Amino acid sequence: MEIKNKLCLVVLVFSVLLAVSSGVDYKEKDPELRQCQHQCQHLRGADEQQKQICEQRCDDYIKQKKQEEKQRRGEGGGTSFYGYDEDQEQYQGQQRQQQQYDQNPYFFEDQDFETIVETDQGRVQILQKFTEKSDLLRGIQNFRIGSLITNPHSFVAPHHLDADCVCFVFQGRPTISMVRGEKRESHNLERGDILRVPAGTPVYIINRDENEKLFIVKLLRPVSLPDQFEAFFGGGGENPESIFRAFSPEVLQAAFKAGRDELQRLFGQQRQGSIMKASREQIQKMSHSSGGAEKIWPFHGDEPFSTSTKSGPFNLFKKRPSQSNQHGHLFEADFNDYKQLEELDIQISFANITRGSMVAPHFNSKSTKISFVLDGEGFFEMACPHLASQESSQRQQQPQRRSSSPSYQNVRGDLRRGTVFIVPAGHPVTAIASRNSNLQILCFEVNAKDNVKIPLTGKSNVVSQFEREAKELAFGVPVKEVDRIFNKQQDQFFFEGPNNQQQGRMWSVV
Ligand SMILES: [Cu+2]
Repeated sequence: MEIKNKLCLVVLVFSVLLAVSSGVDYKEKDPELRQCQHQCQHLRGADEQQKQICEQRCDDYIKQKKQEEKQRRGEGGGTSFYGYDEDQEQYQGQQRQQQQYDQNPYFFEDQDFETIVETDQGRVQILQKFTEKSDLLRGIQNFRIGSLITNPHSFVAPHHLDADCVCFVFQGRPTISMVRGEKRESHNLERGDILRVPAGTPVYIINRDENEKLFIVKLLRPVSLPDQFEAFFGGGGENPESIFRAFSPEVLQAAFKAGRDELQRLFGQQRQGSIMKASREQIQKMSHSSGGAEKIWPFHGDEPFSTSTKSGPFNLFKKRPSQSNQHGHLFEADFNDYKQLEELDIQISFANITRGSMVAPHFNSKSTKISFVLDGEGFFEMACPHLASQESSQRQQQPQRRSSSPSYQNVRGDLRRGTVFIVPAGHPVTAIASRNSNLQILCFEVNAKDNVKIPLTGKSNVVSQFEREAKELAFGVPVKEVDRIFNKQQDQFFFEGPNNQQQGRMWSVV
């Protein structure tokens, strides 16, 4: 009975793993299948037969999953957009997904995040160092990206980081309190707010929302070590460990002018971790509070009272979108909107791509984009000369060896909540939303000063600025033909996506 339960548990665990992972490959080499069967082999107390049953269940599950996927697509055979039959196409899709992860240095998924804090009230996750993934990302090696997710009515213990931090609030209603000099500044934030927390600033956070989780995306720039930062907790006892505990008792007694026992009582206690539950009364008292002794009574409600202060937040959604039509909206904030971004030389943008729509293929003249998918599904495609041949790394170090003209590899990644992709400066890129949901992407654009977004198709595309002779020479066809094609797409920046059939098939592999 116990063994049977264990068998069920193994299958269940892997069902969940498979349900959350994309790119199910039912072929022999499938890593999940291998892992599932490996677990079967190590079931304690199971005999050979039971292990075999367990392995068979793993196998059956993956086959069934494949069958369900086929049914969900609800179609028979036929030739796809790519000219393959369906099974071939699915196989290609699976191959592509595997490659996506193995060979795509610009794309990050769940497993690339490290959970650095986790309590029953929330967690902090940080993406691995960019240069750990690939040398091609060393242009952004001084940045890290991560997220904070906490429960309703929770409290993140006071701490400071040896990193500059820019927070973007996607969900929940945090109040972020910072101690600056002899004053405290508390900012009631809402969805769309951007707030910089300078390095070394003592800070604590509540989620004052009673029902909604808090979801903040953070861009960090460490100030001590180039790609590494640490949190220092000023409160707490043993968990989180207080910074005071590192000092010797004699030093603490002198520093506090207090007795050993009372210090032991304060710093010796076991706490519930750095993200904890707060009571309704505590949340109410900590909401709407302001710096120092200044009272904001009698204000009520949720208005962020401090948006006008120099160090207060900036709401990205309160600005007019810089691009907008029925296929999507682009909101952008640079240091003219929020002065605090100037020192970090970053711009923040938020693209909401309507379901079934796409972003114009475009490139950034100077910025490298660190993109965090906040919601929805879709994919991105990018042209990368660095990956185009196996010699790319050599070529990169010795550009003089590049004799012929470069070629470009299609770099692709399937996007869903929590995935991250990097678009280096100059690299043409597009993102496409699935037919099921809008795709919402937050971008931190590093090296932002004087950056220009250059659209390759649609209204105001770059070719439309060329002289007619340049167009003819560049494309080798009469200028009429160049113009005819480049003028067809009249929308600007956001377009209708690839046609339904084509997209449906593309989606079949997700
Ligand atoms: Cu590249």
